[in-house]
Amino acid sequence: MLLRYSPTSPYVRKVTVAAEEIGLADHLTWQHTNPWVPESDIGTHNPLGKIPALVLDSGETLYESDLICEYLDSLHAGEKLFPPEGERRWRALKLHALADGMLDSAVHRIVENNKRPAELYWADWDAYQQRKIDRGLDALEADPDRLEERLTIGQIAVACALGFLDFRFPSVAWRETRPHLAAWYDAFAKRPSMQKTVPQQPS
Ligand SMILES: N[C@@H](CCC(=O)N[C@@H](CS)C(=O)NCC(=O)O)C(=O)O
Repeated sequence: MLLRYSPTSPYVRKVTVAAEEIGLADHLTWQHTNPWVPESDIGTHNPLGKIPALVLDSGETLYESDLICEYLDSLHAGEKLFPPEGERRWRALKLHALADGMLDSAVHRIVENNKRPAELYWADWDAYQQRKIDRGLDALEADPDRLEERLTIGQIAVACALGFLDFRFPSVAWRETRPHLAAWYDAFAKRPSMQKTVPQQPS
């Protein structure tokens, strides 16, 4: 299976951490892809023009990180990252949805701050996105028990979202008012899957 990836994408990191956790990372081959350049051919594998995209050995392509993670999870017989049924499933998917939404807002902020021409910067939109991130962080801080459950895709997604905030927005001091979340993340970030996938600034 070929993963079209970038080492700084938090959505790719989520897929990679999931693959590490379920023991499938060695089944992936990698193609570095910058989806933002007009000449990128990512559209041949994902009409939406985004990474991650997973090209299966059959030639079929899967895109959207949640779908890719669930597909990988279907390939192993161990404890599932996507609980198959019951309350645990909905809790995990809700956590995943919250973390992905926070990531989407963080990516909007990056577009606003780094990609849009400076004279078109829209401060209200930027602040609007940060408020979504802040509310997400507050929701996670208010419900630390959710994060203590057995490993699911929800926790992986939350950890990748927090890691992305640290990577791209170090001035957002989210730990200051969220000690439970900070303690949980600091412990989770020690997992080998997280250590192996720490994003690096491109040289
Ligand atoms: N919902 C998508 C988001 C993926 C995404 O936005 N990836 C970014 C890189 S971090 C991208 O490819 N952006 C290019 C674009 O939006 O055209 C997922 O979960 O896979």
